[in-house]
Amino acid sequence: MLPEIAIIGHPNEGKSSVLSTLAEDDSVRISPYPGETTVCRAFPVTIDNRELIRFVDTPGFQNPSQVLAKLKTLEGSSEERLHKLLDYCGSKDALSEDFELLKPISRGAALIYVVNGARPARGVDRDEMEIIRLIGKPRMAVINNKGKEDRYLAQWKDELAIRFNSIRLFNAHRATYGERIGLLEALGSIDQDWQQVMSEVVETIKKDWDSRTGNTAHIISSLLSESMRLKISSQLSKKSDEEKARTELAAAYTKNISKLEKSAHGQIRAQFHHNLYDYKLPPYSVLHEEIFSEKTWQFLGLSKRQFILLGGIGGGALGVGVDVAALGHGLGLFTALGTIGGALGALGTRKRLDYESSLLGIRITGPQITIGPAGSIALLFVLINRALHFYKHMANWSHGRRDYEDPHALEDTTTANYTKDWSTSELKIAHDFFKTVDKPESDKHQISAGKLEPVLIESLTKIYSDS
Ligand SMILES: Nc1nc2c(ncn2[C@@H]2O[C@H](COP(=O)(O)OP(=O)(O)OP(=O)(O)O)[C@@H](O)[C@H]2O)c(=O)[nH]1
Ligand SMILES: [Mg+2]
Repeated sequence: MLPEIAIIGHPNEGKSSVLSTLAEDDSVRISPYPGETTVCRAFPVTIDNRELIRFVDTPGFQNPSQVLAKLKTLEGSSEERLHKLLDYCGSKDALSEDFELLKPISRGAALIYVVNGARPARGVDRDEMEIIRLIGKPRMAVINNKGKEDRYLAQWKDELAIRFNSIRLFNAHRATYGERIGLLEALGSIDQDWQQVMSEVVETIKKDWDSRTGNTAHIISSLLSESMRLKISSQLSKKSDEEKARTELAAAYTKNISKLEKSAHGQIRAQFHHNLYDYKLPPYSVLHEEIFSEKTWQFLGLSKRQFILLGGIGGGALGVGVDVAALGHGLGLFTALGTIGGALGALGTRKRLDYESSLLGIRITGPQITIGPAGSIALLFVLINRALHFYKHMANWSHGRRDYEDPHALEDTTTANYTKDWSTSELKIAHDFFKTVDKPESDKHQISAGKLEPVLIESLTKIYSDS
């Protein structure tokens, strides 16, 4: 039988938000107005076309004191009393929502009772908790910590501890993958019958998460392959047009790389079932920066240590010679591809052309001007770091969250460079990948791509297990 879990509680406390996050389903209706959910709706979690578990969204209790008063008068086994109560609520218009929320319980669903930890418990909450206790089904309480308020947590915990098998703090708008798994694991402890069921559910979700991580690594590796070997050219009609042609070509190159990146990020997003809502990046995310901006390269490009290590592995051919390092960091070389003439202009034409060709692969042969394949391995690291930032955002953006009403709530001010601690052997793998990228079908490239993916998986795993 498919395990079913009903999410119940007082109106407007975050039931639908909790469900949305647990089921990874952003089609759940969430609203600031109480009474948004008026009938039960089931949200199955399906993995590989198999329904694993079903969460049921319910309306809030409508008239708990009347329901409790009735329940106390009923006699018989707990099953019999529940059915009598259901009949009673079904016969009264004023109890239509209480009737709705009792339905899944009468089918054998386990219960998650959601309370809002930002306010104190009141009499009406005690009535609700008492109804649930008397019904006697496996149950867990979730304190949905809507705000930063923690004054009432201890009181809530005391009130809940005497009536529930398990209590969890859970923020429906911030919960990470780890917290979601933690809650599902705890659900297994509410009842012996649920233990086996929930451990299977959790195992399947973990495996599914691993396959998302593997797929993400593959998406990133394909992005790197395509971007690094991207090559575009234009014809130079007159020597005097060179500056203009360079700038235009640089702009077209940037656009192409951005397009490849956007498509890869879209594929990463699709892994995480963020379907309906237009996600917003946190206001301070480094991803708001252009790929070829100074800030991006400063934070996400190669670190000094990497420059030195890579210099040792591959030397000047990688575009990471030591004076390039000094230039890259010191002069804001990448303010924009189009400003190559700016920062580099100061160097004099000869030197400037050297840098352009070694870093970006810009060259002029006869009447033809060409950019790409990328001249510097630094672009590879920029793209990896940006993809990892995007992944972090997608993997941790809970489905119950619908906007950034509080701009500081999910600050992603970090300009973390996730590759900065890669070991020399990991850098060597990136180096081999870069050196063979213009021959994507070659054995050498396939082998290095095969080695790069596990390195990426390790970085991805670190990101979600750290958060
Ligand atoms: N900041 C924040 N807001 C939350 C959280 N959970 C719920 N909310 C907000 O609280 C309001 C009610 O959330 P819902 O999830 O619709 O609550 P509900 O209990 O399903 O409400 P009804 O269906 O009307 O009974 C919405 O405006 C949510 O955005 C949370 O964890 N953090
Ligand atoms: Mg609701």
